[in-house]
Amino acid sequence: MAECPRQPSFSQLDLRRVEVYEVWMRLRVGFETSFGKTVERPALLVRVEERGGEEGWGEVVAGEGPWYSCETYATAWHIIRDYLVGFLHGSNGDPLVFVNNASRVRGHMMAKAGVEEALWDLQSRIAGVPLWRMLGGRGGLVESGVSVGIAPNVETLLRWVSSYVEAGYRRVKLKIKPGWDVDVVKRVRREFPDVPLQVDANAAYTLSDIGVFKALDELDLLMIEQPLDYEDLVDHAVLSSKLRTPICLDESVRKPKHALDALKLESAQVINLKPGRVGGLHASLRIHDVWYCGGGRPLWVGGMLETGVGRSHLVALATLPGVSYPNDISASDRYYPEDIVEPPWALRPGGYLEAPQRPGIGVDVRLDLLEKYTRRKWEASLA
Ligand code: OSB
Ligand code: MG
Repeated sequence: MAECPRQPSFSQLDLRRVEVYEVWMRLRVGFETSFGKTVERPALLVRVEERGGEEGWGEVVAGEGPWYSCETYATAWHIIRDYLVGFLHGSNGDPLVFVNNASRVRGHMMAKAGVEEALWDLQSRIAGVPLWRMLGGRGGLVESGVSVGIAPNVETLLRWVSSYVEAGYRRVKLKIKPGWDVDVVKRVRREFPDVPLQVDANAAYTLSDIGVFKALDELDLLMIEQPLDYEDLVDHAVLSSKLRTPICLDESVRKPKHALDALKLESAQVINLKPGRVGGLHASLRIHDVWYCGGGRPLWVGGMLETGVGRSHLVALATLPGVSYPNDISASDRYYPEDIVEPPWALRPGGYLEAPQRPGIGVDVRLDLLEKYTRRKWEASLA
């Protein structure tokens, strides 16, 4: 397909140093899914600097515990410090060289992604172009959706949904788990008959729950995200053949080969693309190309409750041609009372975020807030 991204050309850079900040940010409202509840979000912010003083920023999205994936913020700290920095050293600042060299480290995609994203940001700042352009995106407006956690009760959930719909978000995603599914989604559907609605199970069900999915199939949902186990592409294909509602994969797609397999097996109709889960922006582009350019299927960009730094990479990615559903990329104030970037991400009229025109990720890290939220910092010279 002609509109698929071209391979960008990178500069050879003399990297001078790398810094890793472990920040903890309290969410405005605790976020509960089928795998657990997050109240305070850890993130590793990665800063690389080249000899001329230009910088690049990336974010590691691993959680506090190994629930969404096997990684945690602490494993990522260890892997970056003890292994990835060595590969950064030999990369000349080229994200593809880094990815190739770091492939010797098995797994640890979130740790890799944080470092790789920083190199993409640095490269696009050096080239003087916005990150979205370097990725082959179109820039402009990105459709903003909101992911709503499991609530203490249905009344609270309805209040949350109502406030997000009023704020202008273009679709609502409800987290579900056994015992918090059909009845709850029915209530929301009844109160908001016209709101684009979808659900995300975070792998909490098996094929024996077919009754739940048959009932959800009647509720006019845009898609059902990751209903079954993350390793189970075959059962997703079976479920998919029994439902009208499209199946979307999240946890199951951790590398481009998984997207290819899901196409062959017809495990899903849609992918939630998260750069952190797949090892960074290069792998994200490859999955985009396999799924959309090769397979003709749509995708959208998911989030992991990122700070404004990680969110800026999501916004750039969401301007790719294959993105044709609203994304889990909400405004800063949906997550944090005080985001770490300037300007914070703001919701535009109609429910969009706008990809910046400035070079790189297009936002600045606020050093006062970085200092306020940092619990530990590690740095190394790369000279
Ligand atoms: O499954 O999409 C998910 C957050 C943390 C871990 C997993 C998921 C999520 C979300 C939040 O749904 C999306 C967002 O950042 O707005
Ligand atoms: Mg998900």
